[in-house]
Formats: sequence, structure tokens, C-alpha cells
Amino acid sequence: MDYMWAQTFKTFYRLHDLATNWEQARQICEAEGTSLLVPGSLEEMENLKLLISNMKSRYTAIFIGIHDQFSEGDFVTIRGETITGTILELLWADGQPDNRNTTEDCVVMTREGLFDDRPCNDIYPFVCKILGNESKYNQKCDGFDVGELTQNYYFFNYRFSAHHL
Ligand SMILES: [Ca+2]
Ligand SMILES: [Ca+2]
Repeated sequence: MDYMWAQTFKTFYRLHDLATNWEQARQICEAEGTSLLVPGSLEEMENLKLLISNMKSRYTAIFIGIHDQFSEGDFVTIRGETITGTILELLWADGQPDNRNTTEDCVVMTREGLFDDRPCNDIYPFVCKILGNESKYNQKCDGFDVGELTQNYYFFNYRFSAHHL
């Protein structure tokens, strides 16, 4: 699946339906000039549920850009920001995070839009995200690119109406 533009959130998303471990997922988004998904609001979560409903039925969840690999129980985003005191804390599934078998340091979002900590070496699909104002509109190509940020040139097809979330 290609990048899709969600006008409501002025954000591009790409669902990677090829499951991989958390670190690889993080790196794939980075190589595309974007970031492993960190939801910004409860409204956005509702739309993300729609987006991930497109993934293959055998997948139950996606990796997102939240983890506690640095300090057990201190969940932070890939930008190093704590989720304590944010709306993201409200999204844990019942009984989570439980750090089961003391091996769970990476966070997934289930199809129901709830968070669970899982082993970072588990295999899940994932979503890359970039805000529209962090990408650069390229009038000549009628598309967006975010290549200047990372020197990894990546061209976004601009599919405004066809793939509205
Ligand atoms: Ca943990
Ligand atoms: Ca867990």
C-alpha cells in the first residue's frame, strides 16, 4: 500500500502489510523519510482503526512508535517523549502493559485501537506517518516529498480523494 493523505489530520500514512520486527519497522519508516506511527489524538485513533482494517485478516495488531526499552515501565515515543500524562495512556488494553515473561518492551495497537506491550522481536505489520507540514509540497510533480529532512528522497503520490480516510 502506498502513502495515503488524510485531510482531517493533514497527515500521510502508509500501512506496511509486510510484518517485521519493531526495530526494522522503525528503520523502514525512517528510510522513507517518515516515522513509525505515534497517534496524536483519540480522533486520529478512530481513523487509524479504519486504516488498519485493510490489513490481512491474520494480523491482529500493528507495531507503533512507543516502547520501554530504555527503562522498564517508562513508555516513551520514538522521539523520546514520555506518554505518561498524555491521552495515549488511556489506550492500554485491559491488564496492559504487563511485561509478560519480562520480555515485552514494544507496543502494538490492536484492531480495536488499544495498546499492548509485546516482544520487540515479534512480527507485526506497521504504519509510517508524517505530518503534511513536515513534508514539502512539490508543485512541479504534484506530489509531496520529505527527502530534505533525511536525504532519503521519497516521493509521495498525492491521492487526495481516492484514499480519503
Ligand atoms: Ca517492558
Ligand atoms: Ca503485554
